[in-house]
This record gives sequence, C-alpha cells and structure tokens, in this order.
Amino acid sequence: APARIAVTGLAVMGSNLARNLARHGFRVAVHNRSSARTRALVEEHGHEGDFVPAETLEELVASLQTPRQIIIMVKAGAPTDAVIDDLVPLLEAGDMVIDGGNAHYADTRRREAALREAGLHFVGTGISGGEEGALNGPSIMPGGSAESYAHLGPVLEAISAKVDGVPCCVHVGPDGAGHFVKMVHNGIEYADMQLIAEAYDLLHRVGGQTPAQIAEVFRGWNSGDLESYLVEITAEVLGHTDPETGAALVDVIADEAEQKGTGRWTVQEALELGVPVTGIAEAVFARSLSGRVDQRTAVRAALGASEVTPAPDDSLVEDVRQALYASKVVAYAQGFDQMRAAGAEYGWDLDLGAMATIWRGGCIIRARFLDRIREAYDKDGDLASLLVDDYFRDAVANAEAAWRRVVVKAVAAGVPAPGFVSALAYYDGLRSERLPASLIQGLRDFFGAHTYRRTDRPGSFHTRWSGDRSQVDA
Ligand code: NBP
Repeated sequence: APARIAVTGLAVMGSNLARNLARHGFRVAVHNRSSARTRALVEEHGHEGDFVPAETLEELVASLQTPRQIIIMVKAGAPTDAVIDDLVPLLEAGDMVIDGGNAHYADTRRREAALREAGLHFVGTGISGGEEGALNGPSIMPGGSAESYAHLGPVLEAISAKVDGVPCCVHVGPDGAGHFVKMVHNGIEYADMQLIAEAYDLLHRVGGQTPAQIAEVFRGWNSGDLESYLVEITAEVLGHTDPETGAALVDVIADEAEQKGTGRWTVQEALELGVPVTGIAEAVFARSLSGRVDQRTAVRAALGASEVTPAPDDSLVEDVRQALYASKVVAYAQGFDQMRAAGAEYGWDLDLGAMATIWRGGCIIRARFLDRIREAYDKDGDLASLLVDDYFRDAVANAEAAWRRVVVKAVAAGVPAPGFVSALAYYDGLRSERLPASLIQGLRDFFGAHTYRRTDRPGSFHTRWSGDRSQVDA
C-alpha cells in the first residue's frame, strides 16, 4: 500500500517525528540525504510501526499516496532550499511540502509563493518541544492554505500533544503565519526564562538563599498561578548537586547564556512592526551581556565588582513571586500584541486564543496560565492588550505593590533585573495620561523641522525656532 506521509531529514527531530507518526498508525515513508540514517532508523525502530524506507527522493515520492504529503526536517536555511529544489520537479499539482524546521517566516513566505506558482502547497510548520516533543507529542503550528490543512490536519493533530483531550495543533493561517507564531513563542520563552533567572538572582543575592532553598521556593510556586514546565524544571536544576565538586550545579555552570537566534528574530521583527516587546528584547540583550565575558572582566577590573549585601526580609519571597507573575503577564501581552500586529500586516486573521491553546502542551512555555490567556481572547478577540482582560487586570493590580517593592530592592541592592524593571516601565508607560513624547516631538521640530501635532486641534505645526518662534501650519 502507498505510504500516508513522508519525512525527509532523519537527524534527531526528523527520526522522532517519523517514529511518532508510525506509532500513531500512519504508514510513513522515510528518507535522508545520507542513507545510513534511514537504515539506522528502520533497524532500531522498525518494530514501532509501518516504515517505508527510501534511498532516493524519487523512491520516496513514488511510495506516497496522492496528493503527496512530505515533511522536510533538515537544517533550516540553505539546506531546506536545496531539498525543496530537488523535490519540486518530482511532484504534481496539489502535492504538499511541509517544512517542519525552524525557518524564518520570511523564507516561508518566499517558498510558499514560489510553490503556489508551481501548483503545490507549501506548509511552513512551527514544531515546538525539541526532540522529546517530536517523539511524544509536540505543539504544532502549521501555516499554508486551508486546503492543505484539510488533508494534513488529522495527521498533525493525531501526533501533537494533547491537553484535556484537545490537540496542541491548529491551522494558524496562510503562508508564513505558522513559523511567525513559532518564532514569537520562542521569543516569549526567552522572556520567561529571563524573568525566572532574575527571580532566582534576587532570592540568591538579596535574599541570601542557597540554590537548594530556592529550588524549594520554585517547587512551591509550581502549585500556584505560576505552574508551568519552566518553573518545574527550575526547581530541578537549582536542586541538582554537581557530582564532581559537591556544589550546586548552578554555581558551577559558566554564566554565559547562548542563543540560536529565534529570540533575536522576534525582536528584529518587532522593531519592523513597531511593537514594543521589551521583555523579549531585554532577555536577548541580557544573554548578549552575559556572553561578553572579556568586557565584563575588563569592567570589573577597572571599576571593581559590584558588592551585594544580602538583605532578606519576610516579604521578599512572596514579593518576588508576584513580580515574576506580573512581569510574565506583561511579556506575554507584548508577544500577543506582536502576533496581532503581524496578522494585520500580512492579512493572517490569527485566532490569538487558539495560539494560547496549542501552547498548553508539548512546548517549553506550557503553563496553566495559558488557559487564562485563551479565556481572555475567547471573551474578546479584540482586546486592546491582555492587560485589560478582567482576570489579568486584577492579577497585575494585586501584584503591583509587591512588583514595585522588588524593583526598588533590586535597584537599591545593585542586582540587575532588566526584565522586572522594563516590564514595570511598560505597564506604567501604557497607563500614563501624558508621556514625555511631547518633548521628543518638540525637540525633533527644533532641530529638524519634523513638525508636531497639537492636543487641542487637528493639523501639523512647526515653530520657527531660529526665527521669531511663531507657529506655522506645516
Ligand atoms: P539538523 O538541523 O542538525 O540537520 C541535520 C539534517 O539536515 C540531516 O538529516 C542532514 O542530512 C540534513 N541536511 C543538511 Br545539514 N544539509 C542538507 C542538504 N543540503 N540536503 C539534504 N539534507 C541536508 O537536524 P535536527 O536537529 O533534527 O533539526 C531539524 C530541524 O528541526 C531544523 O530546522 C531545526 O532547527 C529544527 N529543530 C527544532 C527543534 C525544536 O525544538 N523545534 C529542536 C531542534 C531542531 P545528512 O544526515 O545527510 O547530513
């Protein structure tokens, strides 16, 4: 019998996805550029389901039912283009090419347009959850045409993670929508991790707690509003002892955070769209700062290392919990704003509540909290911000005093908390009746005749700053 679906690219992600498909009863054709991987997969895991190994792309294509569905799981960038170029001449109108790699959404838009021209469907699909997710149920964010989703949806939903029986997979929208949403998901993950790291740092350096004690704090937090995979594994990492030295592992790990680039992409795109995603940006820059080891060393040598004296007080732990929650709400509100703006820019008509739903399982940011986000957008799909939803408005208002105390304590102690601080500035910025942007406009008009608008009547105006300082219509 012909295979239902194919996977080409059988490194860790592709192999696990193929196994996931086979385990769900789909007859899956498998191929890899170097066929040793294909043989290894079938030898080691052939018993898990119905695999159809192919030595060549021609064989792979020939083994499939029509319209054909081929998932590409190779390195993002040029390798993906190379595989598409090899594949397209072998396909027929109506066939579907699914890119499950971490493509930039702009590449996906370009590829989708080119394949549409050739009568093919290109389905750029965000897949989250790493190798573990690929095998046992990822969160899946497919873009592309509704017609392609009609064919692919049942397969992708079957292999996705499930929460309360609901698949973590939904048709996100046309062309690059799936990869865009996956990108923002990764950006939010950066922000979430940065906020958790700041909470740890404050409990450690201001609170004077040991990693083991902080692990217990996080374990407790995981049974409340903050319940999430990241909070859960924070307790695991902080509670772990290095077998070589007997010290807490976190104290032995070099403090240089690395990044593969999706956080940076999110911020770059936010800059293009004009959406302030300060939480994600601060997280990306905090990683960059940590990685500039030579500069850090030079500055410490010249200025002396900052000295932080622990000043624990009874409210610190609960205050930090509240600050973490409020800052997290802000970071998610910003990420959802970015998705909304991109949807408007590219005509995607994104269902933001559905995005929260499919992130509840399979991916790194899975959390109880996402149910609240879904409820907020289900109630009102046009929310001006997540912050104005009743639930989040009250949650942040309740946390506000503690949040301010934490920011004050961090600043006073000299512990950097860019995530907490910038989230609060964003919150205060949105709520300010008047912003000093008025002065900025005045300055721009002074040095560049950029003009300004007035609060009391329509029109654009310029002041003759170097002349008689009279105002003229611009
Ligand atoms: P890699 O990203 O390491 O890519 C290795 C695969 O690409 C191998 O199958 C390799 O074939 C193939 N390949 C390369 Br490289 N160049 C090729 C070319 N010119 N033509 C054909 N095949 C080529 O694999 P991975 O770590 O399994 O990741 C696969 C995708 O999934 C990537 O886009 C990655 O970013 C994404 N990913 C996502 C997550 C997540 O959490 N969502 C995690 C990890 C990866 P070979 O065996 O012949 O060299």
